[in-house]
Amino acid sequence: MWVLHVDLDQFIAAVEVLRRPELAGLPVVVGGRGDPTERGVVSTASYEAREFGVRSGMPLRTAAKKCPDAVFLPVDKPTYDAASEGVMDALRSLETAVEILGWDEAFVAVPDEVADADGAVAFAKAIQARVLERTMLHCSVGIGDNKIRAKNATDLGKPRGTFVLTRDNWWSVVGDRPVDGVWGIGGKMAARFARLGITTVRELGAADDEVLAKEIGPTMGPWYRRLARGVDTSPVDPTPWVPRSHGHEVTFQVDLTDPAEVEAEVRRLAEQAAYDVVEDGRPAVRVRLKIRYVPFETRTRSMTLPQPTSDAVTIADAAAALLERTDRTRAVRLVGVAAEMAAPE
Ligand code: TTP
Ligand code: MG
Repeated sequence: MWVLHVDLDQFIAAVEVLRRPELAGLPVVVGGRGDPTERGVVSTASYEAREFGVRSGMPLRTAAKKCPDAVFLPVDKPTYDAASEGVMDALRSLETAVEILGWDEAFVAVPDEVADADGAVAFAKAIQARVLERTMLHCSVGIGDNKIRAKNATDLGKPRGTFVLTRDNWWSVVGDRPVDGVWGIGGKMAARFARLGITTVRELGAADDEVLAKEIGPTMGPWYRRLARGVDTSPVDPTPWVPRSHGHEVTFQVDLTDPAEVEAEVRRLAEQAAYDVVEDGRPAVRVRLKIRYVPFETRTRSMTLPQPTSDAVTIADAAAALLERTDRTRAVRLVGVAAEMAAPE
């Protein structure tokens, strides 16, 4: 069984360069309103800008310090949504199962008649050609003997390439990486594993499931070990993707120091989220609050609603209650509120 993972190269920067061809080859940074003297974070940087150390999630001001000559552009989500649709349509045109993972990435099932790695590589190249022909965008393709290995392979093929990762080369390619060097394991988990004396992917793969179950959790412990071994039997699932939550956030150009003002913003965002929930037609079951203090310290709080609801006041009250569980004395630079909905049946 072969699975592909397709991921667009420098996705939104590439979309911007398409409509401004004169920017090709230049450091381009997309984020916020495109003004690096304002607050906001980098959504993505072109590879040329990444050479200077610019990364997604970094404040725009930091990006401007690292790469003063970069071209800064505002985020234009509708254009990227349309580009993403075009990419997914191109993938679906190959008439094989496509599981959308995000804006610019998807798993693609390889037809059964493809028996060996050479055949899978040929199919991957056909996908790259199809995406390029239909959208003028380049992508990289990870090729694996399951979804986890395909996903981990993609970055090794970047840019515009392919990489094959199977049980045969898994350990030699990823074994010596730190545990957060594989998909699905983040820095916080890595710190927890480090306390158990586990620092590399190979060590996690060889860890004792019972110890992991006890220290990390009966489900999550063994799950992380499977991620480290690259073991996965789940098929490419073409069921259309359904949003799990609706959220809004805002970065303030000037820090908010008045707690009443912070609460007013939280309520306003909660009402926007509630509006989206009503549009979606499924009630909210949980509310999440995100708050970022000055200089750049992020906290999250969440709660399950007493009963599922689409009522804006109830959702706003819940968000305000979550705010009560935060430090109200500190200056705030960002707040976000999201409403999570019940899973579709
Ligand atoms: P990625 O696929 O992580 O990044 P990329 O496509 O820009 O670059 P790469 O070639 O390494 O794949 O994310 C896809 C898009 O998602 C990215 O272009 C912009 C958006 N994004 C954000 O808006 N914020 C983020 O923090 C990240 C990581 C991505
Ligand atoms: Mg990408």
